[in-house]
Amino acid sequence: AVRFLNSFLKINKCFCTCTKCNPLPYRCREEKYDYYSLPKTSVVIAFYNEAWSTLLRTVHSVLETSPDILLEEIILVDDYSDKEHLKESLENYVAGLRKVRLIRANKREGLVRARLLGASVAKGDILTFLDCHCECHEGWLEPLLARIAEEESAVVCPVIDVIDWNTFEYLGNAGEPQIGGFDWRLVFTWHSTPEREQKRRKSKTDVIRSPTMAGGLFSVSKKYFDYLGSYDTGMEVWGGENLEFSFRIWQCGGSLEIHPCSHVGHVFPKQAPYSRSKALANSVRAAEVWMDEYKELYYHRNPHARLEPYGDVTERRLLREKLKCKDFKWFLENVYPELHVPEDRPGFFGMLKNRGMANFCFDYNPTNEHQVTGHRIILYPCHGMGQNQFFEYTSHNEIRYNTRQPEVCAAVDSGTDYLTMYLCQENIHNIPENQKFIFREDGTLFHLQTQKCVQAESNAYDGNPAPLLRPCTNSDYQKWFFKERS
Ligand code: LR7
Ligand code: MN
Repeated sequence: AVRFLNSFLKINKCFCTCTKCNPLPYRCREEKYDYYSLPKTSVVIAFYNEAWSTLLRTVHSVLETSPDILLEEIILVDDYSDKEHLKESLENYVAGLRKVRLIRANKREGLVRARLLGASVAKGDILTFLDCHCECHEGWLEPLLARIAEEESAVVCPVIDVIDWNTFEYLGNAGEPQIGGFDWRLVFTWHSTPEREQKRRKSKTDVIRSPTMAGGLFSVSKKYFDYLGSYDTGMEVWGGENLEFSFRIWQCGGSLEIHPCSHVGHVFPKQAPYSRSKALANSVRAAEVWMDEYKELYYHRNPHARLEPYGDVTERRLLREKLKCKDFKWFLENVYPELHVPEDRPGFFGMLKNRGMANFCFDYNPTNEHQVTGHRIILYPCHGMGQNQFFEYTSHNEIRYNTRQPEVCAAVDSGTDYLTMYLCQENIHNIPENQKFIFREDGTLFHLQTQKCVQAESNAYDGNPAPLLRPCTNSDYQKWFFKERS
């Protein structure tokens, strides 16, 4: 096993020559650090049923790439794994390593409480959290620590590089580092850095402010982490804690940043070794504590989230008061102005149902996550789950599909009768004529440019019913209404 491991670790030794896996901007390598003045870090790695090779690859890469003087210790937290190789064999292996400690939860805690267990015994001034299937790239640690030494309330993430899930090759990350966002389902998203942020930065090696973090890889001053209320210990297993922490950092006076000179690879597996069904309740906790009235936008797009038991959040709300944190509106306007805030006017969002074809709803299901535009809207039995059947009719006469990003709007290509989705226009003065529909009192959806009405037809294409443009009649198949829930 160790031999295997060493061959894994060699992979990124091509640091300076291999273009594919050399993610550092040239200037980062010129940067000099005064090691004696930097704070030390404890690296906390929580794991549950992780494979031997990936877990040890993480540990060894931290040991190999961190300047000894900056690394206080590595704390491995076993979150009550049941795999045999993580028992005695792991203990014996770790006993032979310097600076590495293994602690175990005595019941399954989930990643939040497992990380906190590690943090509670940490001796370093800085906490650095890593997932248990990472490889730190040469020079990853210094920029993180230097930034926190300069600004204690900065929470700093490395750029996350891709490690191939099949070959375990360190692939790197082509192009400029991306920053984190979210959509109104509270799903984490990646974005390119907006121009306003590029302008704010003076150099390519300056940190990039990011509205949110992916969650697993970051450094934070231990003191500041405690001040901010560490984590919401009511969150179970996986999910939601990354957005909760991101909102909290910004709203309570800190800043969340990505350091372009720090790179850490991460394996994105096809499937997790555990169920992630607690993510919904975790997201609801985040929404209930931090999002104020904007939580409604989330609930509209996930009607079942409203019914999810999420436990008690009284203490987290008190924390928010105690720290005098800013509201979510401030966060949206100042930290994430790129995010479109839906209007969700009463009666104009939810399932878009037809009167003639009972229980059929507008449905948009782009099969390819990366190509969300250019597909047609179909009609599908209404499921009441929001998501693909959530539409909003805006005061600018658009039919918007805005559960995910980028947001797309219904349009009619010239010479066709179908409704095809294209990117929505952010500037309301530039909305293309073929994206404008009048939702009239009588329930008709009138397409201005063609002067036709949207009609439900049962065999429109591929055997699917779909909404098509037809000359206006008084038929019930041309009457539509929105319904929030089933
Ligand atoms: O019950 C659990 N107990 C644990 O200790 C469940 C998980 N874990 C451990 C697990 O072994 C791993 O070390 O927690 C860590 C994160 O779990 P993953 O690797 O299964 O999560 P992920 O990489 O799919 O998910 C991302 O989002 C999560 C939301 O809860 C966490 O914040 C993860 O840390 C986060 N990972 C990253 O940010 C790496 C980059 C991924 C991206 C984008
Ligand atoms: Mn992970």
